[in-house]
Amino acid sequence: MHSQIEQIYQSVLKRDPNEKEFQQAVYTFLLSIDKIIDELPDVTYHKVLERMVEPERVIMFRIPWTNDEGKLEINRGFRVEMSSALGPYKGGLRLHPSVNLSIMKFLAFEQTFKNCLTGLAMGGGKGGSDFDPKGKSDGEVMRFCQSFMTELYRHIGEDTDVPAGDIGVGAREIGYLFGQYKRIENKFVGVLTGKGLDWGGSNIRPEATGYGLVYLSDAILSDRHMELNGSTCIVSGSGNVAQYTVEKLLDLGAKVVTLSDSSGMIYDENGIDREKLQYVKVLKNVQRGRIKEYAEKYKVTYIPRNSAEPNPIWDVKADYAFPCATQNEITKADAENLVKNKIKLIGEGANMPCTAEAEEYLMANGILLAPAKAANAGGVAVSGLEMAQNSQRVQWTREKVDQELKNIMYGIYKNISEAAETYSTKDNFIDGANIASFIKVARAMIAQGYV
Ligand code: NDP
Ligand code: 2IT
Repeated sequence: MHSQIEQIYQSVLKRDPNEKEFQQAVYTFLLSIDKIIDELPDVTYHKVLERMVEPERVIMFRIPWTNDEGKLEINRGFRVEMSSALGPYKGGLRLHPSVNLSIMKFLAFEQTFKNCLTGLAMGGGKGGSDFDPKGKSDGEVMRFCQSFMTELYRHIGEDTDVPAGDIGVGAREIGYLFGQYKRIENKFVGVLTGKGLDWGGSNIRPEATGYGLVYLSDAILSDRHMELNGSTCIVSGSGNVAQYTVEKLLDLGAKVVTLSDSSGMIYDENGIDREKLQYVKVLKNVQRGRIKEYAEKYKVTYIPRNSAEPNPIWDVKADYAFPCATQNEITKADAENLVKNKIKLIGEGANMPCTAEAEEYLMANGILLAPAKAANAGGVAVSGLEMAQNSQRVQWTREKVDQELKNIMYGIYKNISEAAETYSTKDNFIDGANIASFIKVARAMIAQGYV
């Protein structure tokens, strides 16, 4: 590492000593930027990197709400407004007990560069709460969302900051949040994306992250004379991203043999067909059940998760792997299993699913890695298209949005592979994604002066 880059990293370690996830996201990003920093003296002069690792604004607040027994509960809420260099802050809201400032900052940091890759005018942000939606009634979730928005509304707006879904935030939560925003502001505007189709949502937004992940992975494979058709795939998670990844993999003729949640995984040797996938959608999105119930219904293998051991899902024989659950779900030991099993491509549906050591090991062993910033950008891309439709007060057809999504994902592939070839090595899409997005955000920051 150049001493200047090393210094920036050391200053992050010193200022944010407890923010492990944020440190990790910055570290892997800086490794890429290190390769081009000599060619960009203005970046050094204008302290662009130093500014990038400090959010423009962080909002932290109390969320009081009453549970079904009438008792008061208090959670912590966050919104990290990381960068408005390219447009209004944009990024999802996560509801999960693990949520803390480090996780919010890592996600907002990644989001800034991901949003840049879509080519749409969006800055980067992320928010959420340590509220745990598991086991809560609809009424509890609604009261929580209303309290959350009662503080958040003053910080967001259709041209300021536009939140959306992430882990634990889907159609139900976006509905409650939107309703409360509208009630307080007396305005029906596109302040959130992922809205219902009847009230300002976009076609293909629920599908977009999973579909986009498969479009980008398919582009990488086709360029190398490989294909999804006839292949065997492993997918982790069983939420929004996992479900629509499986759907598009089926469309393209692949067989998917796994799904998981934080309690365990299922292995279905015969493949998850469309009927079984429909069962998963209802199980997870309506009944809010566990993936174990799939194993009971279809009489397939269920392996409970023991977090002290490597995750058995990454030791299933397959051609391609799609982590779609959460950060750091692939450790070095998991990466060794993936390499041992000759997995040829990893498409990152989740944000930062590989630890830094896992990523290094996978790259050193020649696995094609489609990094999250590029690979899961389809979700926020269609959020950007939802904003565009809201501004014009129109709703595009499924076909049109799907075609736009494909164009954006193929555009991302072209952009990151060209940057990889120019500044790094041909198949290093991590460097390609980091460098291509960094240059554009940096140029915008320099042009806009010291803000
Ligand atoms: P969902 O809440 O719909 O699903 C999350 C899935 O991941 C569930 O199966 C959940 O299991 C599992 N999971 C969550 N936390 C953990 C954990 N700590 N350990 C193991 N499994 C876990 O979320 P999404 O599908 O929307 O998000 C999945 C990933 O994709 C996240 O990394 C998110 O940031 C990323 N992403 C999402 C986008 C979107 O548009 N929704 C866009 C781009 C990226 P359980 O039910 O047991 O918690
Ligand atoms: O990580 C992500 O890109 C998302 N959760 C989607 C963000 C969005 O604004 O649609």
